Amino acid sequence: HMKGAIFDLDGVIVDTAKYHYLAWRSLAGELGFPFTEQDNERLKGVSRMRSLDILLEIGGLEYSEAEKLAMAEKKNHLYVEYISGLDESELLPGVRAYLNALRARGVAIALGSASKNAEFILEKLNIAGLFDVVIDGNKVARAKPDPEVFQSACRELGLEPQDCVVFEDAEAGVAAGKAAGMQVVGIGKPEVLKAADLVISGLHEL
Ligand code: B16
Ligand code: MG
Repeated sequence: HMKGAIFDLDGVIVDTAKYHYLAWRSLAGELGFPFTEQDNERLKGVSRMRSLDILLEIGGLEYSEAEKLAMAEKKNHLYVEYISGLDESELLPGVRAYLNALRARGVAIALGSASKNAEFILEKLNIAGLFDVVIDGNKVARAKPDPEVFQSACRELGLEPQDCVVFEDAEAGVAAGKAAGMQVVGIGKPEVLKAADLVISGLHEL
């Protein structure tokens, strides 16, 4: 019996991956190497600094921590410029209807995202008011597959793990939800999200 629903952001609520891609590609271009959409798949659900490490590994480049912080800052600046244009029309199919249906059933709703821009994105999509709790990249120390983000969301909702269901599109996120002792609905392909309890293609299916 689900008392709380915890949603990942990118890939579940909105496709921000395409804007992350444009920003990372621009940084790679400045550094002098190509960065493909296939490469970008490796960054989904991964924290900003870990994403940069993967990008630099693809380019075969090494930099100091200070240089990397400056690069991450630059990428984020560009990314924020792209997502400043977000609006409700970019909500993935079925999102608003499902969130409203959960609220009508009395299910508490939380966000559990790695992004430090999560609050800004929820505002842009005009759905911030539908969330009882928001746990994002500013509030957790350990990235998925560590369960911290979902445990923290569950605790703030005042619920027990077994009462919460996680909605995730990334393998590491599904693993995090299972490690937290929660039921996990995978959004994507069953071949990839093997550890999920159920896999659907999007919230419009529910
Ligand atoms: P930011 P999620 C993740 O969002 C993205 O999937 C990932 O590509 C991104 O690097 C990460 O957020 C951090 O985002 O740079 O905005 O802090 O899927 O956990 O909602
Ligand atoms: Mg995601």
